[in-house]
Amino acid sequence: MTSERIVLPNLPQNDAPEELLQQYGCGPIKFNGSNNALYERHLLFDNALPSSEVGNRERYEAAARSVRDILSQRWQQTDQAYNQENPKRIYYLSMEFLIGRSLSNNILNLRLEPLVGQFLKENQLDELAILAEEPDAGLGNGGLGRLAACFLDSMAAMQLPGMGYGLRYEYGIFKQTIVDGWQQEQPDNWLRRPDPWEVARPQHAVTVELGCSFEVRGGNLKAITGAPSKLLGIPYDRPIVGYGGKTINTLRLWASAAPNSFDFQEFSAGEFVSALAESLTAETVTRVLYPDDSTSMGQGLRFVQEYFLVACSLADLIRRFRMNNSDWNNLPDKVAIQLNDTHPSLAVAELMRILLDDAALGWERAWDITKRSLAYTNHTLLPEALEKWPLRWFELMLPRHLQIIGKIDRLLRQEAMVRWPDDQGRVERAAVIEPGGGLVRMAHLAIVGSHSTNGVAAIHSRLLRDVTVRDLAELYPERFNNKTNGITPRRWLLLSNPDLSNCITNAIGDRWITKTEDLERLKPLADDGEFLGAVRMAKRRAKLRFAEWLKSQAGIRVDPDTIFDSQIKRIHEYKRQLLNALRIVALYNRIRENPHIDMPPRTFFFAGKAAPAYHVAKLIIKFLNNLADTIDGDPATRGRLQVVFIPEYCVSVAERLVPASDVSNQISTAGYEASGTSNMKFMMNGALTLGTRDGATIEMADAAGEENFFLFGLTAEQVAASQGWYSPWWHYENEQETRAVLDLILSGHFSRYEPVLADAMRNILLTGGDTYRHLADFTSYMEADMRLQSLYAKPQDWTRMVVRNLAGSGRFSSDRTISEYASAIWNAKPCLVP
Ligand code: 26W
Repeated sequence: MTSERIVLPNLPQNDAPEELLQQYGCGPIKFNGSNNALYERHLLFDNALPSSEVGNRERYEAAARSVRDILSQRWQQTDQAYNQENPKRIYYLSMEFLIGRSLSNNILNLRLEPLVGQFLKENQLDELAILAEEPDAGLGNGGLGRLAACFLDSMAAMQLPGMGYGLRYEYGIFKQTIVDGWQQEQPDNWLRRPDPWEVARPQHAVTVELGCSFEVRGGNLKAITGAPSKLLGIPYDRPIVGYGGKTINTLRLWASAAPNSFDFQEFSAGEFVSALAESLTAETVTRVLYPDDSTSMGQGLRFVQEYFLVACSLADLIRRFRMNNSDWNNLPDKVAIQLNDTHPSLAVAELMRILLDDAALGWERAWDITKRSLAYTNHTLLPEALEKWPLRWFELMLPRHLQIIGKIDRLLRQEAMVRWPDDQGRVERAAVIEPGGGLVRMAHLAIVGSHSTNGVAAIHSRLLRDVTVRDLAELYPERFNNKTNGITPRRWLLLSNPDLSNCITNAIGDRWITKTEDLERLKPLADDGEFLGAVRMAKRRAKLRFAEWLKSQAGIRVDPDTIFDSQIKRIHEYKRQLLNALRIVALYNRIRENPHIDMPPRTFFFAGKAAPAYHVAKLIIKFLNNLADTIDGDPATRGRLQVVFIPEYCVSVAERLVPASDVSNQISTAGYEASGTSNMKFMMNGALTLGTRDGATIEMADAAGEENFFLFGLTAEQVAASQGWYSPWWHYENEQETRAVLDLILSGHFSRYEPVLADAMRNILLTGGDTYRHLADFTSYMEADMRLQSLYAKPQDWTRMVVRNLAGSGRFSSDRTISEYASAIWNAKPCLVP
């Protein structure tokens, strides 16, 4: 594997607006200001509304459509360039793309802000109100889906011929409301209004064949055996604008539908209603995103969704390959398919089916081509998240794939037997089909059927190789590698934090936008008083802006003169929101016991969703809300401690809270968080990290210098080594503050009306054995917190540390990650669009 870096193009930074439009092939078209101008035409004609009835939603649609008009020429040129040059293409297959909003991001990446700014001013329009009309495209649960979206941004910015394939869910991640402290879920009907970014391409619809038919009963899919059926996949394309607008790639999302062919016979036979019912069943497949993060629920509909994504995407990319290439042997030289977790790992069997049955290749040839075309990324080690699908479902729906997987499993066992002739246990551990259980291990299928398996941070890749799939890693050591995650600095710094961005650009110029390694040049400025003042001012502005927004949105008042201390991510026991709660209770106790104690005032922010079926996670949300209420109502801590649970965490909320935060909590039990990516967002936005040695946080501390991080807690090795003997009771009995905190919680102080809550806390933290080691890490968390508090009392020193973090954060750009994937896994090069 080589590791040559791809160099991003230098972009002309200051084109005049008219020249920009020319560059996008728009000729004499204007954005506004004439009879023919884009915006005015859209506003006037698209909704056929009199101007008196035009509101911000219509203005948003007109603005988005205008921006799409501007980029559409360039979008087509990108496609043409790829067709002409026939470069190796990258296909990123993912069940999730957590995109968020697109209008402001596309304006930024097209560098249209001067033009749009001028337009807004001339027309006296409220920019924020218009932008707020765009719903978040919430087609993902959390880190894995957001990573996919950042990767698309980086591929386009780096002019790589990459494309995303996903599903066009009608309902994205549920909307969260908090009622009496409890999470309630509402459907996210984000397509209720037409989405201006998507373009339907019915001419490229794909037919998917299944071995059975389906009925929807009680919300679940019921298979009807012996009646093969077909589904239609209709592609909807979304533009992915690379920074500078040179390359505009495509995210292709598939919507399921019934093939119209079979309706007709039934219509004429008088079965009008049942024919339509059938099409409703077909449309069910892409109706809703599964809201489970880290647990495989093993639902039949999910299995069909996964196959549907794989079948549509492979058919589509093979069609494209065949347009320019006649020799199947060239597939791995022209196509790199990256599997985002095991969710699309049926691609191994599907590509084999295509090569064996459609291309009529022999097994050896087909197997070699398949392995060289596919690569797999693992995103979690949690056993409950590793997908295993029943053989029975393959028999029913995908009998041909079952044959193929059966043969893959037999050949793998033979190989393992040669390697470990005396160890049947190892052979069974390595196998694809689980012994006895009748289950297919999808991670094993992805590993044997591809040439690369990577984890998403150094520690995670190591644990994956040495522990989780050790046997396969010993069989195929050359396949295993690490690609530490990253985030796009365009959305997560330039767009979301204009004050800090300006401050950086004023100091070192704007090359950092595409070359984040430039941020290292900030390091000497850690001793420049003027620069420190500017950074402090930028943080203050972001906090004021956030406080303003929170007041207007949720009616919650927070004080920007307090430390903003945040933990925002999915609610999960291993992420340990409860450890954070223990810390807050300890601080609360300290103030109540000693009202004159010297402690900087703080605001603690939580945000995150719980999987609707994850009972404990929902109890944690309730507990956090009770904590907030109790502390709010206690005069002893008023003005000194405040806890806020922000409902409906999503990309847009993160874009606001991250820039405003002073402290980032990354406190998972070591060994459990594969990488984390919000940790990187906070670091790039000038927050200091309180964290465990887990995931990418380890590498972040390394990059900034450990002395600039507040690390605490057990290492992954210590957590594993204590498996046999760990007991939370020891901490309860021997640590005074630990006991005081638990006693207060268990007394019902925070759950007077819900005794079940105190019971649940006792069970999670004590009687249930404290699986995630909250109590083991509590004391060292408090120590780290004390160090942080005393640093905050010295603003100059605090900001100096912030700058050292910023200077070390460049490595965590997704441009760096993508350049590593491109050179070491994909062997793909940029393809310039003339
Ligand atoms: C099948 C149910 C299911 C759904 C999603 C199981 C597992 C998942 C994901 C793998 C969970 C996920 O988002 N993992 C996160 O991936 C991020 C991007 O690599 C990492 O930064 C996070 O640490 C990891 O938890």
